Amino acid sequence: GKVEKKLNEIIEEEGAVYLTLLDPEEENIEEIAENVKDYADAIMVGGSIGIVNLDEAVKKIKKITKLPIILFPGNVDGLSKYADAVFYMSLMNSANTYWAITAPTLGAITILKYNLEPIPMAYLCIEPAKKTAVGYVGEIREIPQNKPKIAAMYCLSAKFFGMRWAYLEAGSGAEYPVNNETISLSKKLSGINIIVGGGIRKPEIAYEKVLAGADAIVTGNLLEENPNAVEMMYDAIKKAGREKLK
Ligand code: 1GP
Repeated sequence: GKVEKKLNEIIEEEGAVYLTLLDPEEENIEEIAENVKDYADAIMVGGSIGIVNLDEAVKKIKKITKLPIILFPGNVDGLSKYADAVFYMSLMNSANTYWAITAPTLGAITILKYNLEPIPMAYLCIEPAKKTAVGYVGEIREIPQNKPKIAAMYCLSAKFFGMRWAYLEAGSGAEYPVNNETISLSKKLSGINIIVGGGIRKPEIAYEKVLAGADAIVTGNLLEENPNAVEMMYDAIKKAGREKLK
């Protein structure tokens, strides 16, 4: 796949990628896309609740930037033929098999028809995700932060299943992000690409997550709450990436 290859090349050369998550329902999505286009390595589009304007949103972003658009579907309705790729994800620690395997299976034919590049990813909801939208919608069995081995074990399982990415998710707007120990153990044990997101609001936090082993950092809320921080976020991620490569 073209998009995954590109991301892997950047990870290899720069140590980490910065993914910005845009909410398709956001009214000023064009403004946000304009603001992130020089700093993000790719744009993720998706959310857990109420996807109505997905096609329109993706088309609007496409007009502004050539960055790859990767869908981040909250359910089977999170697919658009105008995007480039899709995180083909299993919410492995859901209590409901729907979110772990049925939803992605129901979406598979659509992905094929839309000619979207699937990027296989384990989606793992870590404390405090239960207090966020994904925790409620995804009926999660929350992975505690003081049990990094559990998250790492899921990442290893993901690798054995053939998934090349694992997303350690604290939930959008989370009070605090996934801790460094969980990230480093997950990376060490699995060796697959580790994405970290949820509650990352400060460049210095992104910096330490990359040094801990994150290959990708995701920010969502920040793009609306503090648009000026996007450039600093990018710089911090790349600085940590370079240090990690040394
Ligand atoms: C949500 O991890 C992402 O899936 C982003 O979270 O909105 O807290 O940056 P934030």
